[in-house]
Amino acid sequence: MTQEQILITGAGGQLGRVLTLKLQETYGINHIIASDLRPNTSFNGIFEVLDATDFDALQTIVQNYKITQIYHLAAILSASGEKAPLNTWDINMKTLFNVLEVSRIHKVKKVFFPSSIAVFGDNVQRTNTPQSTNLKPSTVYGMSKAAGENWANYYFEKYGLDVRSIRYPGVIGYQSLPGGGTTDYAVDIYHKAVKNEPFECFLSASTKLPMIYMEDAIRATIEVMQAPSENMTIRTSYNIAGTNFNPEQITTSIRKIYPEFQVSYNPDFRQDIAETWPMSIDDTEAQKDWNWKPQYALEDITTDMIKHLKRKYTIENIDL
Ligand code: AKB
Repeated sequence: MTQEQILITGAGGQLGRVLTLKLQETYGINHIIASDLRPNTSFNGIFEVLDATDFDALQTIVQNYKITQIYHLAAILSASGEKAPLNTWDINMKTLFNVLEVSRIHKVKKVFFPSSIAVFGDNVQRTNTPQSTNLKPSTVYGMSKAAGENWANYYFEKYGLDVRSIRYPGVIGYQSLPGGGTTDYAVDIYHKAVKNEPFECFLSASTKLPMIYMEDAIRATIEVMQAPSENMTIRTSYNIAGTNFNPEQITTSIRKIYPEFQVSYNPDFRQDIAETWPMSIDDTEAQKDWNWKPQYALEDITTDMIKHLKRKYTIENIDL
């Protein structure tokens, strides 16, 4: 077996930070090249400053490190994206094209492209949203992910580039903070609870969305990348389910530990986005093709989040 050399773009993001550590653990610290727009002086391992819109800079890294796999996580998310639609489209698409083209030219063996539940719009069945349905995204972020899925499939069909992808629900984790998403409230709420501060929610109490715990999200990413090629029947992107809940349900769950926790509701433009997204996901294909099964339900997430955040804030005295 050849030794993998893995490049991660967007390694400083919510998912990137945790995935980088997991890949270092799996493949060895000297075989993981983390990259992001901004330098990271405290990073333990190999780090490159990379603007993935710069084809030459990306190509140089791929050549210098003889990269065999790329996890392309850099992207602008749904809520931030709506503030600058054209710029979001340019960045999300340009970085993907660069990754696909550099991978094709330099024969990178596998590419991971994260898609999202944002590819769906309000035209589809919102409960147990099926894998194959008409995609009519409501945000530029969702449009870039829907287009990206088709480009992933195109590079596979036309050039044999082994691109793998999953449609992430909102990701919840204690290790890192999300930035610019519609599902971010479900992370922020735990931080407020542990700090004994009131929380103002930008979604209404009954807005149910698909969510996934970081541990499950990372495991899904590794599992889809390691699945035998012949098992992969979906070359756009796999639906994956974790759990699903609304702000009222997460509040109830947190109040079992912090009974005095105060939550108020002040829905903003993110409410309109959330109302076009699925409430739950049918992931039958991921179950069949690579045995996908989530392990964390809402109560497990609450227990684990609070345990770790308490340690961070009170014992380690770390502000994320
Ligand atoms: C967002 O809210 O934009 C992301 C996503 C669901 O893709 N967390």
